[in-house]
Amino acid sequence: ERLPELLRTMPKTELHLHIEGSLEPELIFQLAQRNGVKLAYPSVEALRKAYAFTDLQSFLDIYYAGASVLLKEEDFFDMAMAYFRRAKADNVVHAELFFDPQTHTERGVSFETVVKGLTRACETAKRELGVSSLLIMCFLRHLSEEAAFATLEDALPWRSHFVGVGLDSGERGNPPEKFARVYAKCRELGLRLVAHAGEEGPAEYIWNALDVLKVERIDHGVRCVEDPKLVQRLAAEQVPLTVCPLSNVKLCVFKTLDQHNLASLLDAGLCVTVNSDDPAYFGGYINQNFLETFDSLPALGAREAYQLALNSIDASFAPAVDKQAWR
Ligand code: ES4
Ligand code: ZN
Repeated sequence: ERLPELLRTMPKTELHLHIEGSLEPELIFQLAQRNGVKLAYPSVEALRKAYAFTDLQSFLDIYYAGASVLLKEEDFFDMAMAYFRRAKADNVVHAELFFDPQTHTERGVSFETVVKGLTRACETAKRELGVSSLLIMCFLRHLSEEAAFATLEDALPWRSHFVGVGLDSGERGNPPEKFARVYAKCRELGLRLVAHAGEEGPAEYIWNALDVLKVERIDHGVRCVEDPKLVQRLAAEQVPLTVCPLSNVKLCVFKTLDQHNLASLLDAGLCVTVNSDDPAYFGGYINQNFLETFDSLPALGAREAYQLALNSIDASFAPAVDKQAWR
């Protein structure tokens, strides 16, 4: 069978990856020990056993607990380097990493510590692995507009270290409009704009991410199919959707992978990409997402594999010269 080989070896970009979600249980325990942080779980195995989620919130509770071991610049560096080595093995040529500064500043870890550790990893990954990367700063949508503005203020001295902003955490009850003024300000600053929408939230949140926040890509977006007019628009404007199949199954957005709508989204002419979201928690890195999805959806073949890889390159925020080279 040649298809798995194609999926593994084709050059691809990863556009939806929460770096805190790449923290493997082994590294969580290692950092906890190094930093003298007490964990609520006695062992790696016990922690892994807790990775049985019923929805987005049940995951976020454990994800924020895992991030509590990150204290020093070196911790952020080690976490990101572990991800880059894994990405390299999956033939990722370029990765855009989400990071959640508020998860750390709320615990007394400075923005500077976070951004310095991640930036040094991005530079090292380019130099030692040939993997290019960009950082996207995310606002936690369950927190206030005021908190987002304070985070943006913290970030301003580090403006050149990240390419854009995103919006993540619990979607339901925290619609895009809540961050209209924050995004308007980010837009003035020349930042690229993305947002999670239509993962657990309704199609309306995708409309408002586009029309109110003016985002260039939608993270997830799988619930767009509930509104044919929206699907039409996403196709006409070729708005990229950063879809995360294994995440969607783990968080019960779809019951099983063979019920995932990725193939129908592609068939509707949408600019779909495949991504890993929080690979340490959801059962696999990007190639595992490709392999399992293609295994579960018979409509997907070599043509779709090429399309998804090309979409991921086109939809990235990398410089045009790099994109040319990867195609
Ligand atoms: C996330 Cl899967 C997902 N959805 C929303 N926010 C997140 N943060 C980390 N993973
Ligand atoms: Zn996500």
